Amino acid sequence: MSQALDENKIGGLGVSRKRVEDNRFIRGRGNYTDDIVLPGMLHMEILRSPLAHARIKSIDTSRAWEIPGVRLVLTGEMAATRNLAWMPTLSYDTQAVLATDKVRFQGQEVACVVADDPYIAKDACEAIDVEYEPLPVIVNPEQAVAEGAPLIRDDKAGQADNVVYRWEVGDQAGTDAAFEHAAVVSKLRLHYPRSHPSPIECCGSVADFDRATGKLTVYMTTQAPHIIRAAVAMVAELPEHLIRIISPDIGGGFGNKVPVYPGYVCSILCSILLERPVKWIEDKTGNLISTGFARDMYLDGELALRADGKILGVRMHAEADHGAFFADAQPSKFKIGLLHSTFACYNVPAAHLTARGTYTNKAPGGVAYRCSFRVTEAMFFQERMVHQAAKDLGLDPAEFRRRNFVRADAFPYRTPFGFLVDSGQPEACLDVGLKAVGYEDFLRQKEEARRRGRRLGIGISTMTEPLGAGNSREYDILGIKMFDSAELRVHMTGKALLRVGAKSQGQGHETTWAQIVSHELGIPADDVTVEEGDTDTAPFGMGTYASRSTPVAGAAISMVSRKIRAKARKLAAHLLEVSEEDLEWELGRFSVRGVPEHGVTIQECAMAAYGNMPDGMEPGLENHAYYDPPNLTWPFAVYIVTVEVDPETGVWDVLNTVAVDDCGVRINPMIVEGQIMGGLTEAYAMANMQFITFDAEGNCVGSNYMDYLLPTAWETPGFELHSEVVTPSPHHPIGAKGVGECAAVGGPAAFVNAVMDALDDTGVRNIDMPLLPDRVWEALTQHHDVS
Ligand code: MCN
Ligand code: CUN
Repeated sequence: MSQALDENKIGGLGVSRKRVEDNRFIRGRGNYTDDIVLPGMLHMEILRSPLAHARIKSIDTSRAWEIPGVRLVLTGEMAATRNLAWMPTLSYDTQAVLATDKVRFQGQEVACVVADDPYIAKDACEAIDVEYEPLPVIVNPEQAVAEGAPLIRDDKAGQADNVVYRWEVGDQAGTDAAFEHAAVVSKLRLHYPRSHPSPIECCGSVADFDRATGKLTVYMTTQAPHIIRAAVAMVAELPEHLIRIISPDIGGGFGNKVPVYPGYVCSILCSILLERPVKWIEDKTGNLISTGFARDMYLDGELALRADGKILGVRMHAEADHGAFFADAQPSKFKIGLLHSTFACYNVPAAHLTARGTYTNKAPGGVAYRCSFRVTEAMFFQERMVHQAAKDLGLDPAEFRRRNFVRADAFPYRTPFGFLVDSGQPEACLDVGLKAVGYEDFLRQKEEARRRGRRLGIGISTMTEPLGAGNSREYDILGIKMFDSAELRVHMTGKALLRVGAKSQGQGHETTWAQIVSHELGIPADDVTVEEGDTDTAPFGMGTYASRSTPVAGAAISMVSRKIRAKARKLAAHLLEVSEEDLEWELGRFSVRGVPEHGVTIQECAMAAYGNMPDGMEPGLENHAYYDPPNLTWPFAVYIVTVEVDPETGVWDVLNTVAVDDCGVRINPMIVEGQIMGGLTEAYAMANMQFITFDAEGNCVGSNYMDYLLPTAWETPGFELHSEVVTPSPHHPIGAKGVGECAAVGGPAAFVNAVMDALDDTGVRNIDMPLLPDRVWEALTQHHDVS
């Protein structure tokens, strides 16, 4: 008789286990960077530039120094004496820590003050007198490359223009040939506006340099503590063993907390200079105007089409606005991120992509906000182009997609841009989505409503995206390969401590990682403590972004658990006095083959590892695993949105949103659903209301929550989620694929396509996001595209 454990009862794979971290979060007992209070701690505030582009003629700090309680007023000139006025970015560029020569965007860090409390520091910042000489301002790529444009990066030797890079991929000749044979060429010019992740918690750090031990400890809001340690080691020229980066609880990251920011560096430098702990906590405006934003990309896209709807070729040119410093945290090899992951779920014979990045007088960044290294732009452009191509051909957009999908039996499929898409069931997912939304029925309603002057629309977005960077052949940041890690200690009673190189910002890792251990070893999830975010204790990992944690760190957790199981097997053989080959594993227990009642539990094996190991065996039950994934994971998703547009006002309401996500095996279905709902909310926000724009002087419009609109529960529509289709990743140890970003990546196009569909008799091909009522109204009344 089998005594196998029921995985559902111990919180294993596929269980909607309640989030253990929420116990402290919802009681207000989280431990965030601002909760860290150290003896003798001082407070730092940053003075930011009011101008977007200006030469600094002088900085006079004398009035600030006179304010009682001020301990240090730091300028770029002083930082320069320590070689810290500039720092390297994660994309092999340089970024000013504190401006010395010029300011290059509004909100740039110019000086900082350390004082006994943050209010004194803030007041003292206002007492710093900076004399600026304004320069002409550049706020978009077109201006950046125009004749006679002022040179933004005159600090860089050999930089003669405002171009950061030119990049291309694909087959130009083959694509040109495809266009020659096209019956129809469908063209679209699109802009994905700048937006911001805007986590509830802004960025911050508490730097604590101890002169006596020489050790620097920094508590900070980072999604990637080990990358920060490497960066600090390089910039501050401190050895790594004397640097400890601790990322405590994080109040949302969304990619905003990957880059290295001047505030972090300044707090470290100030702590070293003052030999006191220094805390810096950014305010909301500082966060919105100076830290890693998202998107800001223009596209010229063309599809070569056969009359029956077959896509023959894709041509794309992208212009990316990187702001004043190229600071993207992304794989070094790919200058415009993974934009070339576009069209991966469609069978496209030929494709060519060119891209240009430009410097502008705006904050640096671009890779953030559930973007998977710009897959968000890739899928938005793709699905807008696909929608328009179907309309140009007079085909049904669902049918057009179906005709072009890579078929389920055609995987692994190599895209013309070189990605190997290894699995997926596009058609099956689309079927589920169309049925759920009642597609045919809605099309009839739409026609009927149109006759009565009402405008209904339906928008589809289907996509697969590469998640889980990544295999070390292709993916690195600053030369460090993008593997990840886990370390597992099973104590003698069978309880365990799991340490992981990723770092949750709210995704629920403490809950889900324990479930993987539980699935592999049969140790109840409640018996596994998960720790992340401390470089002195966690194994080296590249952190959490690009939905890589499950694909990479999650795989490492499986692998380390299997190493533990292999040793437990030896212990079980010893305890049961049989050879290892005679043992059978069932969840949580080894038994003698053919004699199931004769067995030992994993907990008994653990005890033996400390009290009764065979001769010659090393005691203990601990191990670690570093995991270098063979490929990315390829989740597939279908998002379908129905809307009604009010022709009088341009206001549109979402009637229904259906999401079909196939992210392979789900570790915790409830958490996955939370991730999808969050992503859909962001998708809706970007389509409907959310963007940061700049006036001609480079003033940021979107520096506060009056101008930058976050949807509340009131505006956010309801979502219907589906999980019927499950295609396990063929290489991930438990078949899981990443999911954290999917809905934010694929969602926006579904909302926009729905509104465009409601306008499909007006001749309007595009309205740029966000589809604000006035833009929609203009398109409706003037019958032209609106950007
Ligand atoms: N999961 C699962 N089964 C799967 C895939 C994932 O149960 N097949 C679970 C994971 O165990 C994890 C969560 O879903 O608890 C997300 O997993 P994954 O897709 O691996 O993504 P990451 O953990 O790497 O999270 C990063 C991703 C990114 S890049 C952004 S941006 C984002 C996002 O997650 N930021 C977030 N979701 C967020 N959610 C919250 N609450 N806060 C953020 O800052
Ligand atoms: Cu690009 S936002 Mo997430 O990868 O941290």
